[in-house]
Amino acid sequence: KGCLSGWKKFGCSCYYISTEKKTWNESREDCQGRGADLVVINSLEEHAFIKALNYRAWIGLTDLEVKRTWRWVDGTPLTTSYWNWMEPNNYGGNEHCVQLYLIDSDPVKAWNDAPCSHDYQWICERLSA
Ligand code: 2F8
Ligand code: CA
Repeated sequence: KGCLSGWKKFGCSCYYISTEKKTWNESREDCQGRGADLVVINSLEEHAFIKALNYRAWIGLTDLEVKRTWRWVDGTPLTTSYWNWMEPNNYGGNEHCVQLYLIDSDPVKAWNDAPCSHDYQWICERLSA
């Protein structure tokens, strides 16, 4: 059916939601080991799908390379965003990785910048067969 067992299909992609919690870098390495990468969210439809998967999880967005310049792990710049109210705020001055974080009932807003070294669940994306 196009996706490995345990993965969920949406559009042309398959998505894996971890049960473990890891740092952003370790999460990304886990995805790469699965022939995937951290999820890149390209549309409101995909964003809505991702929102329904988890309450709080790393996604493939970071400004580790150029501070306050958000880039997806596939190298594309951020053109459409779904930040939570008041985010990204670089709270404590060390927030360079982005997580899905459903802190309110807004149907669209859902992203928070957080410290990359913190452990959270994560979501991988790979092309479906
Ligand atoms: O109030 C928003 C703020 O909430 C937390 O900090 C207190 C978040 N920290 C973590 O998720 C680690 C901030 O990123 C967030 O901006
Ligand atoms: Ca934040």
